[in-house]
Amino acid sequence: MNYSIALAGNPNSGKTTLFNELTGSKQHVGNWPGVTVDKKEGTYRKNKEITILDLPGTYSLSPYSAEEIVARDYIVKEKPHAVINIVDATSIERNLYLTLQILETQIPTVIALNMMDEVEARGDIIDINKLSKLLGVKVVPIVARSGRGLKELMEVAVDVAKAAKKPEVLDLFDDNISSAVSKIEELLDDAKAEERLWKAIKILEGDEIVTNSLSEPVKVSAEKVVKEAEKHADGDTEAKIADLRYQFISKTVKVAVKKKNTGHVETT
Ligand code: GDP
Ligand code: K
Ligand code: MG
Repeated sequence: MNYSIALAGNPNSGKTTLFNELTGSKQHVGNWPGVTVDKKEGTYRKNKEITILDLPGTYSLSPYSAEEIVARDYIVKEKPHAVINIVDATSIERNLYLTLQILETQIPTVIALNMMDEVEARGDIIDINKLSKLLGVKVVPIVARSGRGLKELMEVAVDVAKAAKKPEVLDLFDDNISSAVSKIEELLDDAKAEERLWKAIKILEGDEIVTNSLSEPVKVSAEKVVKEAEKHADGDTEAKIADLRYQFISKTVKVAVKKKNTGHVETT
C-alpha cells in the first residue's frame, strides 16, 4: 500500500530540514519567505512506498496568500493519507493557530514538535502527554536537524495513515459559533461528511472561495445563518473565531508548557 504524507507548518518551523532528512534530498534550507511556494515531493528513504510532500509554509489555511491556497488545496482536495504538522516548539503559541485549522480538516494528523534541542537548551519543559491530550492527536518531539525522533514520528504517521484516524473535534467554540457551525454543516449535505466541519467554519469566517463553491440555495441559507451568528459576535464572526482559537491555544500552552526563565507558566 502506498501512502502520501504531507508536511505542513509555519515558515521556518523546519519543514525542509525534515523533508531532507526523511527523503535524502537536498532542498534549500533557509528562511527566505516563499522558498517553498511550490510543493516538493520525495520518497521516504526507509520505505519507498511512502511519498512525502513539503508544503509551503503558512500561518493559516485562510485563502489570503498563494502559499495558503497551495497548502490548503493539497490538504482538503488531494487529501494526503496523513499530515505531519511540524510545530516549532520554541514558539508553540504562534504555531498552534495553523494546527487548529489542520485539525478542522479532519485529515489524519500527527504533530512533530520540532526544535526540542532549543527548548532543552533553554531549560523549558513541555508536557508532551498533556499537549497530545488537549489537542486530541499524537505529538512526537523531534530534532529535525539531527534526525532525533524521526523514526518514531514516521511510525506514528504511518499508523495514523493506515488507520485513517480522524482527529478529535475540539471543543473550542462558544454556543453561538458552535450552533452556527452545526446549522451550516446540516446545509452542506452534498459535501462529504469529513469536509463539512472545515467548510462550515470557513463559511462563518467569510471565506469567499468556499462560499462561492456552494449552490445558490445553500449559499442563501448559509448566509442567513452567518448573519444571525454575527449578531451575537459583535458583528464579526471571523474575528470571534480567531479569538476563540487564541483562547484555546492560550489555555493549552498554560497547561502544557513551563518556561524556565519566567519561573511561571506561559500566559500569553
Ligand atoms: P522551513 O521554512 O519550515 O522549511 O524551515 P527550514 O527547514 O528551512 O528550517 C528553518 C531553520 O531552522 C533553519 O535554520 C534550520 O537549520 C533550523 N532548524 C530546523 N530544524 C531544527 C532543529 O531541530 N533544531 C534547531 N535548533 N534548528 C532547526
Ligand atoms: K532556529
Ligand atoms: Mg522550507
